[in-house]
Amino acid sequence: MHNLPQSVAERQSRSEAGPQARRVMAEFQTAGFGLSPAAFPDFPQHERGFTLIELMISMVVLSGVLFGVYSVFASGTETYVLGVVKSDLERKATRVVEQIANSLSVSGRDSAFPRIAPPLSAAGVILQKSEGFADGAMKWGPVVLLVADYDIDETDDGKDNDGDGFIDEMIIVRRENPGEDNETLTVLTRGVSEYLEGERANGVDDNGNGLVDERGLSISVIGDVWTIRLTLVGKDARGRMIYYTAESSVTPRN
Ligand SMILES: [Ca+2]
Ligand SMILES: [Ca+2]
Ligand SMILES: [Ca+2]
Ligand SMILES: [Ca+2]
Repeated sequence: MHNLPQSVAERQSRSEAGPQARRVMAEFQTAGFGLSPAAFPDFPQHERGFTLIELMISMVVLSGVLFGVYSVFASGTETYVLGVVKSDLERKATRVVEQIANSLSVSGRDSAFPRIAPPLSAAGVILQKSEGFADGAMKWGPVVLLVADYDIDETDDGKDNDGDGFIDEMIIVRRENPGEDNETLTVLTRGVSEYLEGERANGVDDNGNGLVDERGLSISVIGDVWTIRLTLVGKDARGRMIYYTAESSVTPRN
């Protein structure tokens, strides 16, 4: 065996590479990858459609554009969901806090209890609406208990017993004539945070509001001024906890 002449070896290697490989190289060239057109004098540079490389580049560019559009759309949707969740929490929290404040404002000055001063607070209030004088004496409405309690299938154990994604979440119930045969019970809101926003059970005022370890509903009294605070909790599009805290102060007028 003798070696093939160099020129034949070159031809063979060129022929082994085949027209396919040459076309791809030509495509690299036409796509601007730096090969000179003179290297492929026999390849027609006109009368051709889109090459594979051109298509691939188009797809890369297009997918980049689509990803950009998707990112804008996704972040817009996320912002929208966050806004909806927040405004829903705000609406509910404000409504319930105003409801409790209104009940306190029409209750008797001395019929509302417990009166607990900061840094302590109560997770509810018992009150009686004063309904004006009759026969020389103040007439009182039914006893009403407004209180935070653990949700129906939830217990105070640091676990999500009812599988709704929230741990030890509470509700606020309004019990009229509590303990009596004619007792009525109304749920004012669900999704109450176990502790007020930014607070933990550790004997310290974590959120700096002057109350220590206050509950998601906390009511404290200074003089004749009752302050009601309420934190509701929800989740955004990514499942992150979103809190909203409402606060109102009121003085019973009777
Ligand atoms: Ca739960
Ligand atoms: Ca629990
Ligand atoms: Ca606090
Ligand atoms: Ca604390």
